[in-house]
Amino acid sequence: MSAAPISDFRSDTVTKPTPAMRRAMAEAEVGDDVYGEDPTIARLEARTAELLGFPAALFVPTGSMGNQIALRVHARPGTEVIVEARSHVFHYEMGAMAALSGLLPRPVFGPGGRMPEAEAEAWVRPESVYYLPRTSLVCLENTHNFAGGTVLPRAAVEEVLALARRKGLAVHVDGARLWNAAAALRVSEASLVAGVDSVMVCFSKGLRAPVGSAVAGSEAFVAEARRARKLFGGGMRQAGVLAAAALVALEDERGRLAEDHARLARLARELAGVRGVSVDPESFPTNILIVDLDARVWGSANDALGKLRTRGILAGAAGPASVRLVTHADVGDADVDRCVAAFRESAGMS
Ligand code: TLP
Repeated sequence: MSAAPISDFRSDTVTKPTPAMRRAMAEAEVGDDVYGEDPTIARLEARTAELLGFPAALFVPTGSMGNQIALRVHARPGTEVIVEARSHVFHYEMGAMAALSGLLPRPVFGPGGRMPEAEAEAWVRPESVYYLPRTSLVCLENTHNFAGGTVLPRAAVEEVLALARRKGLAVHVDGARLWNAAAALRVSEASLVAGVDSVMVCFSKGLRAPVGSAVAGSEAFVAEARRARKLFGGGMRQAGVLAAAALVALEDERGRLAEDHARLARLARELAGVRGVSVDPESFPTNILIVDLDARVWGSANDALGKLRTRGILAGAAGPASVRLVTHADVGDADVDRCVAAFRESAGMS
């Protein structure tokens, strides 16, 4: 008996590497990257820097390490980092900025993951009072994961850059899914991050590589980032086998992201008609959907995930009464249909 099919909407990190990636991995030229001798990593770093419009980039094992390296390089211990209240760097990196670099997150809530410009002056600490902590950095997230894959358009980045220049702050972009933002807005990735001090991107989310992220910035930033990577235990050796997959990801997969976005838009529209589900289909422009659930129909988010799981749908919790669904290359139209049917059945509609 064959197992019941499973449609996995938990994250775009669950994809399997493509045959082209596996081939490139098998054939990759490698060397010891701690000695700077891995030619495939060097190619990936050069290509990433080029796509992002920066002088240099550094390959790192994970997005979390990339973010933490950037924060460490930009900010002195005891200073504050302004983050959006639902951001990954604040909620899902285990307090690493405090634990590893002595930094204090200053969370500010922004609609759709945007920084609230109107209150901007209030969240930067004044120099006039000597015993306040200093603000060192603003961290943006584009797309913003737990705001629902929302996109920060160039204007929103400009607002923060203007403030940062006025106040002498650095700006880091958590661009784990910058590729999705660029695809949704039909602009280049470089145009979204021009002028910021550093950006982290992931190859292992919508782009299907098995491992890997990068941080990009100036030559001086990347030289310091290389030191911080070693400090955090991220110096890798013949990791060209991983960089090879990431290079394929950059060339083959960015053009495909619009399909994930179109599937998610259909999922959002169809789920909007399900009992006890509250979702505004216009609010989810990329591949991440967050639906709020009426507890009277669904119970808790965990109850809802259990009901969906018994119908072959895997999703994740995004709060006590909301679930997150993510589209990616390994879910197709039939998975979307199955997901809608599972929601309807779970809500007692059919
Ligand atoms: N996000 C994962 C989980 O950690 C939540 C996911 O499934 O979405 N920045 C952003 C915006 C991210 O979404 C993630 C991963 C990271 C950083 C961290 O990347 P990794 O997992 O490579 O450390």
